[in-house]
Amino acid sequence: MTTANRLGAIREKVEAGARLSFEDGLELEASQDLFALGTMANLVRERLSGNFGFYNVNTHINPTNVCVYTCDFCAFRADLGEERAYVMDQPQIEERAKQAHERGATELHIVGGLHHKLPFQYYVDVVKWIKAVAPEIHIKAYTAVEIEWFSKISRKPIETILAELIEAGLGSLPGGGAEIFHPEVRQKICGAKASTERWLAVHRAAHRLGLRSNATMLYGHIDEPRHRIDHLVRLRELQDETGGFQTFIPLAFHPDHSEMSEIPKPSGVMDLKVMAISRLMLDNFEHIKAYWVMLGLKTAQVALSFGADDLDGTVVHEKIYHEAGAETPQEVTVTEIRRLISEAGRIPIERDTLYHRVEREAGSWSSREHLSTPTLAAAVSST
Ligand code: V47
Repeated sequence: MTTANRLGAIREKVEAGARLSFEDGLELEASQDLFALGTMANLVRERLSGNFGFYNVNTHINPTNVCVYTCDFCAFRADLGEERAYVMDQPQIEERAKQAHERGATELHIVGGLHHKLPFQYYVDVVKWIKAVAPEIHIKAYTAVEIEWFSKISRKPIETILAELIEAGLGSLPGGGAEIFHPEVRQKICGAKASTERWLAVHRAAHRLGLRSNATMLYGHIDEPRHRIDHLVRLRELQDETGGFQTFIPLAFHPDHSEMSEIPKPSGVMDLKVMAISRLMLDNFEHIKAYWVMLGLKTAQVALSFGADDLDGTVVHEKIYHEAGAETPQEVTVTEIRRLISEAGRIPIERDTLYHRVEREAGSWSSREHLSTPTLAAAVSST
């Protein structure tokens, strides 16, 4: 079969709603027909999210940058005792939560380093401190790598760690720490930290306890097409088992100030290709996020036509990518994010972390109906 015929066969599968194989994924990776990939991904996006483009209002807190691990891609981490090392204390965390509340944030996204000396109780307290001053804010906190670390330092099983955090007020898990699952790459870029099996085990345990979570993939460094497709297929398999993932976020590698600073940034074509292929392979994920902080606002907006249905948040105090050279602003206004979504031809909808529609009135907000595929389908047919 010629390349065009093979892509045609994949297109027929996509139109019929059939699952793409690992080999189909490689075929998509090999294709240089960006428009064909985008058209197929857009078809799937439209089927799942209709004419809507989502965003949320959130703030990031990175409680510490001190980390026992030295992942090659990370420009955020610091050693104990280094001048730029920090740990946020209770008043600082409370202040940040109050600010977020005053600005109308519905979510706090919390991730940080794996500090050599802080006990698990500190991380539980961070959640409690926030809940005490801003009880209605959803706490999306701690990557699977951090949960695994808490299990190690406290000698408690991951189920107990998660249960204690839920008791303190944890609402969901972010998708970080996944990087690239394939051992050939994982060994090289972050061999010391939680293995692929442990990352997946944490999300499986979280889903069993009723937590929803996200998943990511860090691309554009030493990864090859087969590594990326392997990554997506592993996520798809876990999602078949649990159904607990909400959103997939492809993360474009930012090389500056990292151990891999000689590697060029992923190109615009690669960003859009990975977005489209992610949408096509992850047929059981409802949402694909174009994380504007990493992609830049312009590429993120275009990605809304390449499979993404979500631009993430208005994001304040983001450190991980900005320390790795991201030139994006620290935050965008709601007006700007809505304009970007509208201009891309979608109806902007503010969502909360668990994809309920957010309604705002007289300075306060409330979560309304869940934006599931059936409610969206009904809304699409009435617009
Ligand atoms: O796991 C670290 C990545 C991740 C760099 O769940 C880098 O909604 C690029 O996962 N260049 C953490 N990437 C952030 C994350 C995330 C972001 C937005 C939304 C959600 C969500 C999750 O950031 C890390 C790692 O993969 N990362 N350093 C870098 N130099």
